[in-house]
Amino acid sequence: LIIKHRLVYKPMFDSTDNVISSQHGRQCYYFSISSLTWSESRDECRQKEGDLVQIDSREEEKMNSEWDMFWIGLTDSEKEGTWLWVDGSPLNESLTFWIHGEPDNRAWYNPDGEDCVMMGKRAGAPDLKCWFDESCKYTRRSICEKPA
Ligand SMILES: [Ca+2]
Ligand SMILES: [Ca+2]
Repeated sequence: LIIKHRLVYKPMFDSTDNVISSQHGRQCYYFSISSLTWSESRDECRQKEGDLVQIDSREEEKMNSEWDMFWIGLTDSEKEGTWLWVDGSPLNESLTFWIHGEPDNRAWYNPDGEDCVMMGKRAGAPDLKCWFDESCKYTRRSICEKPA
């Protein structure tokens, strides 16, 4: 299981369901442990009547950044460099958590560039900066949310 450290999480499914759920504020989060592309991850979230997580506060970032590495609901696939959340709202530039040097749209490595956002790897960093853009075709776990 990927749950550790935080008592606030209340698992509502066991590991056989591939999904772990927790509640924080009025949002309900599903930490999917299936490794999927960004679009597949989003489909999975929507099947559960939610969507990929949108980070609306430092608190939400802090909570979710303690996890390993996950897709979040942020993409610039429509227009390069214009970051939109899955509900169509623009990224608030005063509330971003990019790792230094990201996003870099590394086209030399991924011919299509990098248009989807993952968070993690630097879990626990005091500045919470753990976002990076990545090829949407990579397969990773994801975080879904829906109103509790
Ligand atoms: Ca991009
Ligand atoms: Ca990148």
